[in-house]
Amino acid sequence: MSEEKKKPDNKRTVDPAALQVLERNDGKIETAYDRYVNMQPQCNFGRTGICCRICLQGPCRITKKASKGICGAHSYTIVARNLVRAITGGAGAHADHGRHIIYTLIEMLEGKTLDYSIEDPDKLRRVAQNIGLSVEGKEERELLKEVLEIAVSDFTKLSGEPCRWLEATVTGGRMNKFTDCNIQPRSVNTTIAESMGQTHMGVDADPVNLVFQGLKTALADYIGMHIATDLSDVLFGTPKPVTSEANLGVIDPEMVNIALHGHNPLLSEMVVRAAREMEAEAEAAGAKGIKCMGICCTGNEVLMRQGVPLVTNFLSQELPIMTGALDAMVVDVQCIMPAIRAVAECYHTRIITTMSHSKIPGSYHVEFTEDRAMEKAREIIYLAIEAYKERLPDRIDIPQVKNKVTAGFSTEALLDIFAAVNPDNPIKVLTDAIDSGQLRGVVLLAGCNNLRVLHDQSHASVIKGLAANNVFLVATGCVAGTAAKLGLMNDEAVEKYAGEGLKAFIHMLNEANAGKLNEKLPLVFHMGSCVDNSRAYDLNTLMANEWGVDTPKVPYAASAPEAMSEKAVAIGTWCVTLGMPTHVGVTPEITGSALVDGVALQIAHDVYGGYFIWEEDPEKSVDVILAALDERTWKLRVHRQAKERYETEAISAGW
Ligand code: NFS
Ligand code: SF4
Repeated sequence: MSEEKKKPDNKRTVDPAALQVLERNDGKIETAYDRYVNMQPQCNFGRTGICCRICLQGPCRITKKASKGICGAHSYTIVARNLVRAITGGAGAHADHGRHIIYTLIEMLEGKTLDYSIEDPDKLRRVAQNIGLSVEGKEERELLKEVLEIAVSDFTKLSGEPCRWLEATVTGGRMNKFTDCNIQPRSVNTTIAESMGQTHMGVDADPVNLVFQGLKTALADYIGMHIATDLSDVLFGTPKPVTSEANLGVIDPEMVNIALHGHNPLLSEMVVRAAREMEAEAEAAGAKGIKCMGICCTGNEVLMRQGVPLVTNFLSQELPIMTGALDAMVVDVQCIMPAIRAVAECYHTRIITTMSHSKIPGSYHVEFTEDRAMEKAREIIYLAIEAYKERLPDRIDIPQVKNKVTAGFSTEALLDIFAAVNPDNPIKVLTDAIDSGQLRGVVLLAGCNNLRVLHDQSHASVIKGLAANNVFLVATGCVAGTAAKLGLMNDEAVEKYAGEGLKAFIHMLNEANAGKLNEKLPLVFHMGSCVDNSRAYDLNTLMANEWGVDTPKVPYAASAPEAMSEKAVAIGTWCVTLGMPTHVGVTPEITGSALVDGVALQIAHDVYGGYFIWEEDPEKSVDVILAALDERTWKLRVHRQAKERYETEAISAGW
């Protein structure tokens, strides 16, 4: 166990900007870093998943004396049920996000909101084609209507045919597997509801059956996320490379500073637009202008599409307020610590909640509705300008730490970059580099921050370790935030941290794209928010199809070194179900049942080809991820040689 883990102190971060704020504060204003210390020791029953609170006879905790719950539920039932409920919580949150975007598009079509429009008609056509619609001769609105009908059906249908968004985005091999194992979701909403019913007291006691329902729910999560990403692109544009800055140093003492925090681009895009229109009002209040900046996945969304700087990531979300120069923090849904309100009480900062189902007592609430989106966005900016006038100049202290970040790598953007090398078959640029041994594989870095590990340290070490070993890195969510803040998401990082193969690969892409890109390519390619893990998975499907294999053969792993939320559990689970080795740096709450743990680590591999890896030590994590990639590259080579030499598929059938 590392020193940091043995002695939790209240400055558990490697982000130099966060550290400056925490050191100056020294526990005076309570933050998550202090609460983590106060929370020790944490309960080991909950930690290992063997606490059941599903009925009012509980909590039942499995001990030597009480080896079953009062109803007789075994540890494996309790652990499996808790796991399925966590996946369901995550899927519920993502579905919420996707559904909201669907509503908005429907209202737009019905003429009920005039503030939104189809920003990216090409994406609309691509999505329509992908899900099997004919696009010939159809005008945009007609096509959008048809796309939305399928989206609504994938969210709600009760019949058993496959969801179109799943069928359209995974390999044929995966679809067969899901049918064989009976884990095809009927629809997003139905599956979430099923899981809540199946995990009610006294329903399913079979851990394997429960875990399979968990996998089904994770696929429902994937469908909801993919719809959210695709439709967000239609509404706001598909991200293209863009350069900006990240970390607390982006706060500008002379501007009205507004942090956008949460997840849904529906609100944040509008606030960014309104801010651009309202510079004069800010100037009238004595500021030089308005500066928007992002936190968490909203931050990723507006960074990807608008180049809005990222101020910080999940764990340090209270700290921008403590610079004394943040005028408003506007939040929508998910990963928002209620604590921001208490911190804001010590400053002039206004916390503005915006969603009817996501409020914090004592905050300003500007209820965001699609039909009055811009009006609400302007109202929010006015509140921020008012707050600016109440600043206390002697409390302002902004750490001068920020780094250049190049982001905006949607799958389309990546393929464009590869196309400069191979216009006929862009994805082959990546698969060839792996075939030749120049790259060792691809890793998707995903997920959150978690105080169980040192803030941002696991992320940074896994990134550096994999880059040095020539792994092509894509990132989403708060790990992308770490990379951006710590200067790992720009061209300088390539020179500093990439191994020779990765460096040569990125240089080759830079040369081929000379004159086309404004900035040189980064070490880690930012693919967006957590729902945009769907983009990262599309890359996996493209690689599998190029090699003519199913995804369990592709040297492409996922890693969530600092996973925290139920959403992360859901994403990790679909990564496994969709065939990826999936490293998690914070062991989830399932080790209380050797059986369920074994399913995640071993049985999943046998059945689905993907599997979990629990490893908390960042250095060892790099080694196990590399081993997982190497195993696949080696097998891929053997399988392909056998196929060519003996003209047989036989050896290629297993994982
Ligand atoms: Ni993902 Fe994004 Fe961050 Fe984790 Fe939360 S913001 S949706 S859940 S903490 S990466
Ligand atoms: Fe206890 Fe069973 Fe009720 Fe869970 S469902 S709290 S194990 S009695």
